[in-house]
Amino acid sequence: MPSPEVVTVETDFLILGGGMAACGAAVEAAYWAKQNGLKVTLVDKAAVDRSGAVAMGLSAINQYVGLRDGANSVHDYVNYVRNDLMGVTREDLVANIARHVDSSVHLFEKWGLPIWKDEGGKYVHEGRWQLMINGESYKVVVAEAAKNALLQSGVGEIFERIFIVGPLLDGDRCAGALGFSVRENKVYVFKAKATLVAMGGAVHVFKPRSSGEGMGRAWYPLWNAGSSAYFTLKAGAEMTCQEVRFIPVRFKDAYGPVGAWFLLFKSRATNAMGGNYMIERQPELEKWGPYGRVKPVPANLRNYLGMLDVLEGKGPLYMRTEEAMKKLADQYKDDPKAYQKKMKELESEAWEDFLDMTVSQAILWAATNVQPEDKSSEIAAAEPYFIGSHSGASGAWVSGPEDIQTSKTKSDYFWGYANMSTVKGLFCAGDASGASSHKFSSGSHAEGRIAAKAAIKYIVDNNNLPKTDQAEIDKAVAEMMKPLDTFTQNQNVSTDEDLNPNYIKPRAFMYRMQKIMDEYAGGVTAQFTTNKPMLERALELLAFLKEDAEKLAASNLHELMRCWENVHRMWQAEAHVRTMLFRNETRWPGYYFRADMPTLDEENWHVFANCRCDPKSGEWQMTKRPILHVFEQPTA
Ligand code: SFD
Ligand code: AMP
Repeated sequence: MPSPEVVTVETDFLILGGGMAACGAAVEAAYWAKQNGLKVTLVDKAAVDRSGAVAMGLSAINQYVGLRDGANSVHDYVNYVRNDLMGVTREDLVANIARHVDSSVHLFEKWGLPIWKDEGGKYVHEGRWQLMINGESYKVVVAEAAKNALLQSGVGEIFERIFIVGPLLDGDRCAGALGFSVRENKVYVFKAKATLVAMGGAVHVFKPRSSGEGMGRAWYPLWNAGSSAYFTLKAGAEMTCQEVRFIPVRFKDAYGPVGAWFLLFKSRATNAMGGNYMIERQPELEKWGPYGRVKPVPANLRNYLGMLDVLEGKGPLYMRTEEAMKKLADQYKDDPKAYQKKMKELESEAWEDFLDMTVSQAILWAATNVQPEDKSSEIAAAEPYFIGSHSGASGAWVSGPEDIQTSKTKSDYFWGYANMSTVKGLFCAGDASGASSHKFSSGSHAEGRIAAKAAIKYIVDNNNLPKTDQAEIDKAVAEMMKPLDTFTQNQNVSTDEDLNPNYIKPRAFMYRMQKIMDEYAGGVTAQFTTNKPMLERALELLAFLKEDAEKLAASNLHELMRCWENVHRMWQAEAHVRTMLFRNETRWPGYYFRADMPTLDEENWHVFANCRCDPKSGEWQMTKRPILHVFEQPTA
């Protein structure tokens, strides 16, 4: 391939990603940028209309606090999140999102998203915090508003199908980003005064349950490949909760979410013998300190109780869909017509739940003759995901807002600008920011807005383009494009372009990484269990993998993206292993179990486990940070 054209873009505020957080950031940034005469540039690896986790749509908005109805308070939400994460959460960050999230939801509705309403015109709740939506076009609606805000105001520009590889740095300040087009032979150098990382979480770091042709299906989108974690780590940002992976229990083999079944349909899950593990295994909860006693039972503990049944040979586990639907319709049992009507309604809701959000689950039902009103469906704990916006917590360690801090929290949790990482001018939101779980789609949008407003303030206060060194940029560009050269130089050494003594293709590289993680770092094969020697072995093998990353080869631009996606995943993997090794206890059974440290240790480990990789030396530092309260402890 000839040398790529190098395109340099200078901007004020650079938004990396085009998902929920990035779209929220775009809307907010457009408003403040216009007032301050600033330029905003958004860059997505895909097309904003259907990129990221919400690409296929969603069937619920999982964070809505309902402040205008007085239904709940911000404090209630903070209690919920703190309990669900076994005590490990940044209350200031969660509260900041909780006080703003409703306004994002009201905007979605104004922009055209259909939210279910009852006969009295009130939102239909799936659970206490969740709203039901007709969400097939959720992302298109949110993207349209973001695009309008940037393009119609004249302050913004959008680049699609540009894959961001890594940061540009000016000492301890972020100076922008480097990327390449996945469609044209062009390299992009974005120079910016402030940068927002909103490139989602990480999927396929671990070997998935699905294999072969099914590997293109996962619960979270496979195109979220750890770019946020890589970018922030490479910039030298402190990271938090890198051990707090998320294991979702999902409808088996097509990963259909379970929330609507548990909360809206009020279904039970049972083992194959009909036993309800949530009841039969209740005594197990006593072992997990105060967190075993809270309601709802934390997601990882719910997982754990089911896993114990599976380990005892009582699987498969089933979602009792037929029982739940009959129970809901039973209130009409004296009127056969009304009963039938209710059943039809429930049937269509059951199918819509998946058609809105996980189409392949509906296809699997159809392909295997499942009628949910007649037959239960298998559920299973999926492979681990890194997603700071759902029930995991991994991401960058960011500053909270000033006005929520107390005299005790301020020095630890506030450093000038909300959602700024420990690197100057580098902001994070959505899956990219850590210790603020349960923000989901709506809270990620709200957090993007919070981060964008703070970033514009940072630019107003630091209105100069950071310095960049052209020689460094040239070096980074060459490194970025190297897999194409490696392929060209070696492709004739063997007859099969995928097998070559001088290079490794990204797919083979990914399989190798996934095997290491699966077997040693507590994946599905290891039944989510690991220990110190296993984690040390994982680090040893990851070090060899890192060496071989130098030999990644790409036959075209699309494969070049695959190469970098897997390098990004590898860094997420290393941060994860190092942090599980650092935390000498088991805090989240059901996410992972340290068999050599099998209990909770509140005395020593009621802390955040943070890590940082020095960008110059490549040395990793592990640090404990205190868990401080901005609200009182829960009474639950
Ligand atoms: O049922 C680069 N989520 C749910 N949230 C809800 O509110 N309700 C639900 O019903 C939810 N469920 C659910 C959810 C997700 C999925 C996949 C399913 C079901 C099947 C979670 C939310 O979707 C999630 O919390 C948010 O979307 C997170 O927002 P954000 O902005 O952090 O991530 P994103 O939206 O995925 O966007 C990422 C963007 O980054 C781009 N990108 N761009 C350039 N260069 C690179 N190197 C890049 N790498 C990534 C992406 O293209 C994208 O634009 S349920 O299961 O709970
Ligand atoms: P899920 O479909 O599993 O992603 O869940 C969607 C939402 O419902 C999230 O807010 C979950 O935390 C919540 N949720 C799912 N299952 C349960 C449950 N059994 N009890 C309480 N909340 C749940």
